[in-house]
Amino acid sequence: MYLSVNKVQPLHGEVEKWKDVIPKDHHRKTELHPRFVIQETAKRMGDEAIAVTDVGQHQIWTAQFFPFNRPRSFLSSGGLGTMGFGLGAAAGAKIASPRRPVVLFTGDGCFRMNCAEMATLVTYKIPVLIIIFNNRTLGMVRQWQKLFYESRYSETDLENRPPDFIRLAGAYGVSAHRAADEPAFLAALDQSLETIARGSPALIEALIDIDERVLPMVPGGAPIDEQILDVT
Ligand SMILES: Cc1ncc(C[n+]2csc(CCOP(=O)(O)OP(=O)(O)O)c2C)c(N)n1
Repeated sequence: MYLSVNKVQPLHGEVEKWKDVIPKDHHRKTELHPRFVIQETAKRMGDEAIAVTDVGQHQIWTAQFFPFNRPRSFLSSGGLGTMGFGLGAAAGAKIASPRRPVVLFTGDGCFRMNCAEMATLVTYKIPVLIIIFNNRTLGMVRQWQKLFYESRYSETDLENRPPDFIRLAGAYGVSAHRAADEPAFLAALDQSLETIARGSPALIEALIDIDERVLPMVPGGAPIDEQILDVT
């Protein structure tokens, strides 16, 4: 359905009202929040950056927090989203648009599915920045298990499971840093952007809280105006 022009302004007004309803601080205070990671990365990479994602919470955080000031800047596997899409897509974006900086935001689950493509980045000298949000879980599924299945976690826990992403990146010859708080992330970002400027890929593992959530969300089967805005 297309909105006629005279309906656009009222719709914008309605959206502004929704923003007042959503609690401004509904993201919990943690050592390193995905919003900080995404916004700082966007600031440093600039408006020309292309942001690529895999599938899961990190995908929605990117959609929410990356500013996207230019068209054709968001490359994501929506709809029937496929884990493992991201790294190959990021490499393709960089080859297609060599003058634009490319960042992949991925999850520790998705990255496990295509991490061997780091060999492609190194072999063909494709300078992509990879940021793994490591929450030690399949976060999107855990969030559903927590909210709708009384925290009965099944097959989503990746705690204490290999690989060590920093050592894995090192094995492929990709420069890698781990960050658990904001100063460490900013230092890792500086170093990684220098690496990329020299024409090589770089990776940052951002350690985030296992129970960080994506909000607002619409429960399965509910209409779009029945959104969960906050959970305690
Ligand atoms: C190939 C494939 N298997 C399963 C799914 C279902 N699925 C969607 S998101 C997700 C979890 C992703 O976990 P992670 O990569 O750690 O990202 P997070 O949600 O924690 O950001 C799963 C299992 C899928 N989309 N694709």
